[in-house]
Amino acid sequence: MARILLVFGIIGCLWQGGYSLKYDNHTLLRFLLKNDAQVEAAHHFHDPEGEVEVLKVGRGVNDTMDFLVPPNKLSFVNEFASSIGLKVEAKKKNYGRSFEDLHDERTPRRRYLKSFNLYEYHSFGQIQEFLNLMAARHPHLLTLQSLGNSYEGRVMKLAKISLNPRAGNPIIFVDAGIHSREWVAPAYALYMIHRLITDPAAVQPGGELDGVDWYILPVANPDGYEFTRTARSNRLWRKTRSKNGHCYGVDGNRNYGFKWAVSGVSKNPCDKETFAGPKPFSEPETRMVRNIMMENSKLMKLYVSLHSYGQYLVYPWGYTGDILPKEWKKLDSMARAVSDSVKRAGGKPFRVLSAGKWYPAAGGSDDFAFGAVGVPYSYTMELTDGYEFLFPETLLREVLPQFYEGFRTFGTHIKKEFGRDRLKWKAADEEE
Ligand code: 0X9
Ligand code: ZN
Repeated sequence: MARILLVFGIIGCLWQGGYSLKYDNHTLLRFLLKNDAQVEAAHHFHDPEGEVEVLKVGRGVNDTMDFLVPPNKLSFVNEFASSIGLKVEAKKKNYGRSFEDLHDERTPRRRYLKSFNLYEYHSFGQIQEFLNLMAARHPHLLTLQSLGNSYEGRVMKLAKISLNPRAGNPIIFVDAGIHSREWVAPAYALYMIHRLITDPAAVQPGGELDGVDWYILPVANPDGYEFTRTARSNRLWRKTRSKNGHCYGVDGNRNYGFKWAVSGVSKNPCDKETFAGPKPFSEPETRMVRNIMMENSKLMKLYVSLHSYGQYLVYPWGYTGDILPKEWKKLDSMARAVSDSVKRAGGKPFRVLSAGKWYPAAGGSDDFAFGAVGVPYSYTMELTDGYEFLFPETLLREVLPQFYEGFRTFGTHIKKEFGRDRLKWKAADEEE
């Protein structure tokens, strides 16, 4: 019997084109939130079997909420929506197959690094090779610090970019890709590393590197990242790859030790999305990010965690929507300035608000940096709007330079408030 089932299984797979994908037959359903009551009610959506994945939580009126729904749950979700008078859009049917529309992004295109196209997605190995090459070519600007090994043994390296590491400049720390399926985040981090060290304007007086040091960790969850590239069925994997009982992975952005697990987490290791881990900092990957923050706590003035999607720029607190830090106006206004710069460069503006007012979720790196380490400016940046997690490579050329304009504004603000020349800036401001 088992043999017959196996044969039928193989035939089934071949019939579908050689393999089956995990999200085959899934539909991406989008709720269009029209009033506060719907926003509130939509937040309470719950699938008891845990088969429906919430891809994006709706922030408020006129925002959307995205669900990935298997065929057996379509009527359940539609009925829920109509019970609260919600309009539903079926964005993509057969979601699994849509991974292939964007050409085969998971397969490395070349064996050796002849040239590295910043507007393509790359394997972790290629990324490491690229970083090594850049460090060898630009040793006066870029140094790589090995941080340690990921759960599966991948060496994680921090890119430190500085004109003068001994000057005691304020540090901007950016990490990307703690959620492995959010590929656009590492892609932007690499673009930023490359641009900071090759754009002649960056080293000029008043440029991005004048008076500020940039620390960038482009792939904060390398095991998960490789899993989304190589396991055909798991392009949408979000967590790390540690083993917890018979299930895999912890949500790195629920694993930080500040107000750990007080809201928006799952305690179930088999939960595909938001398992907070068996204890705070159970993951080597989050411990490495924590160490970077702690070791540089005096000089670190800005932390940005890059994610996707939705074009949000959110600040603490993330663990609650009930209170804001007393400094929230400063956090808010820097974020709005960044968003304006991206908009001026032709990009979409960001929705700016506290993370907890969007939806409360504890154990995030942004809250830890702000609340435990004392980094005065801390954000989570959700890059891109449209295409959900499958942002096409063909659009990277357009959006990455737009995001960079936002980061130039971050740099200018940090320099003004914390740089050695801040008195000069202050005098100039007062003269205006
Ligand atoms: O839920 C998250 O971890 C982030 N969104 S994502 O869609 N990329 O998963 C938002 C995190 C915001 N910060 C906190 N809640 N602390
Ligand atoms: Zn994320």
